[in-house]
Amino acid sequence: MQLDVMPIDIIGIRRAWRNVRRVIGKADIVLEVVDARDPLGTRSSKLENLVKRYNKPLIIVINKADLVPRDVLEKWKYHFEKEYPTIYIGAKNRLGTTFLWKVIKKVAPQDKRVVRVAVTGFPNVGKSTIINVLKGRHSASTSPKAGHTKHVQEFRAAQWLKVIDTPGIIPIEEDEEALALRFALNSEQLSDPIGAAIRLIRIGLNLDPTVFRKTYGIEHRDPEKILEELAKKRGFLLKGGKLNIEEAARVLLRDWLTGKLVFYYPPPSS
Ligand SMILES: Nc1nc2c(ncn2[C@@H]2O[C@H](COP(=O)(O)OP(=O)(O)OP(=O)(O)O)[C@@H](O)[C@H]2O)c(=O)[nH]1
Ligand SMILES: [Mg+2]
Repeated sequence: MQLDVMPIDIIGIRRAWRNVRRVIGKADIVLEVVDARDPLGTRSSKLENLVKRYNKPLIIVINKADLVPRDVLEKWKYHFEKEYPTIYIGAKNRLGTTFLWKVIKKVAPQDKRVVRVAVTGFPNVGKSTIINVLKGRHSASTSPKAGHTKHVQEFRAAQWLKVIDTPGIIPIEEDEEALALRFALNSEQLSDPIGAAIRLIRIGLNLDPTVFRKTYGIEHRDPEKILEELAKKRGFLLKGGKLNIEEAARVLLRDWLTGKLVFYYPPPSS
């Protein structure tokens, strides 16, 4: 099974950071897109420090609002607004996207004829989808797989607005399990998908004890049993009839990445 593992591309990650740094340098506003299910986990302090160093205004965009209840989104907005202008949207279904225009207009420097907005953040948070919302049609390529956008691309969204799509940035120091849990790596990139899935199941059970019943009709509370049951239900078998637990782990991780398996982190209480 080790043969089809695609290791983390460190050179690609470094290149992405270089590109993002360059884009921030020439942007008038930076959007930091985070995932509503785990806003702190998909937030990047390195990115925010870079933006501060360049002295550019930053807007936090909490995306995938359709996956999280509204009161939770409001609390996250309140939390982030202590530091940055913040909005929550569901780019895929165009929920709340008029706020995006409003906040960009509000933050935009008044003396610029054309405003350049850099759309940055972790892989898979919906940067390219947001570009398409602003552009008004499908122009930037999007994908359910993390790490899809490889190059910087600039689009004109309005007479006065240019938007720049960027590759997702990954903190190099994080281990692959932590990155998979934060939607930044695909299950086929993991050397130990079962380990990652077990960690994910523990977090899921902790945040929503009913989530595996609701999603897969599985009643167990033991992570290994949950994987076994999923393999059984889907008929994932190895040669000789043994259950293919690794396949079940990959499916679970993929469902988490694509929002078929949904639970979310609660906002800080104050
Ligand atoms: N549920 C939900 N899914 C979304 C939303 N916005 C984007 N997605 C999905 O998330 C996946 C990733 O979206 P992209 O726009 O390609 O994400 P990205 O940030 O450009 O990703 P990279 O290019 O890999 O860094 C796609 O399958 C989108 O359809 C949203 O508001 N809600
Ligand atoms: Mg993209």
